[in-house]
Amino acid sequence: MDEVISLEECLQTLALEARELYLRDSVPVLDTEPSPLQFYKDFVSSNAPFIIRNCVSHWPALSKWNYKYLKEKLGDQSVSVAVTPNGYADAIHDGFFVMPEERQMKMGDFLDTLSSEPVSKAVFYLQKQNSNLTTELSCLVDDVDEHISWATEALGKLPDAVNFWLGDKRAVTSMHKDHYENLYCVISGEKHFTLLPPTETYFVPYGDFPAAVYKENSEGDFDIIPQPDIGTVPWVTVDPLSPNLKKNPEFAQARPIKCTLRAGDLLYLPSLWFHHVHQSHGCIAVNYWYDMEFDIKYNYFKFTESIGDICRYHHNEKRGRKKKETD
Ligand SMILES: O=C(O)CCC(=O)C(=O)O
Repeated sequence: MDEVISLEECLQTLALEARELYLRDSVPVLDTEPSPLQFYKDFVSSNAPFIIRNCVSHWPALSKWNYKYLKEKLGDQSVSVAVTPNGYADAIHDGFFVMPEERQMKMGDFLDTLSSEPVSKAVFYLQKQNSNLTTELSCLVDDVDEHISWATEALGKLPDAVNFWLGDKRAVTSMHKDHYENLYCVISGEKHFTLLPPTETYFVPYGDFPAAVYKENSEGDFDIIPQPDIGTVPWVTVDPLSPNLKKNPEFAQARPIKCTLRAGDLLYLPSLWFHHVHQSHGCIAVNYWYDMEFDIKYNYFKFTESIGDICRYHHNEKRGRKKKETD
């Protein structure tokens, strides 16, 4: 058991030293766009986020993208919308990892749904992360930059995906991490991010859950349909906005960093950072996902993750034994 305690201490030191060496209590705000070299050297290499206020305020999208314009341009276009009973697409519910019902809707109908009083429990979020801006919504691409030039030059590649996000204020993206360097831009409304660096991975509880999808039934309720072909999905089990510390005591050591983006703002969200996101009603955003380098940073992260798994396994065993003794 002593070895396990010292492994745990190593993980605590990792988080502490990262905070002392290069992380801050809030996301730094840059006055101007970084040069490609500065972006790479000061932020990508050290895996540290930043915000630039009004970075993309000059994009035509900022003045053009209202419901009327989107309806005129795209009213009849079929789009894939995530529909859930609670706003949580890709989240844990009733012991399952539940994905949203993916509904094909006309963009016009989706916009009408968002702008009227809800008639059902359903929460709608246009959030398909398959580069939907350049595919389903390609007639909007001229209103934004095709890519973020300094990021493209620094990373030596174009983004893998450019995603369009528009949804209900009840829609929440539960905490997760991605293997992308993420340049996230808000066009209208507000996005609220809760962030945690990968150096705090041990404090973020995970579980393995059988996959399922929501399906709205004829009464307007949602059934959870298991998807045995997908198997189990590892997912974060804590809600950073109201963590259950009894169930997840390690999370008490995490130091989440919060930030809000408004129209025109850009956030650099480094690869492997955990993020939880919610928004104002009808918030529109566009983000650029550049595949991360699977280099030593990724290597070390996986190593840290494995050590954390070992500690968690031993803790769970210990808790199980204690429970048996008291039962
Ligand atoms: O905007 C959101 O709801 C989620 C964004 C996100 O998870 C991402 O960009 O990776």
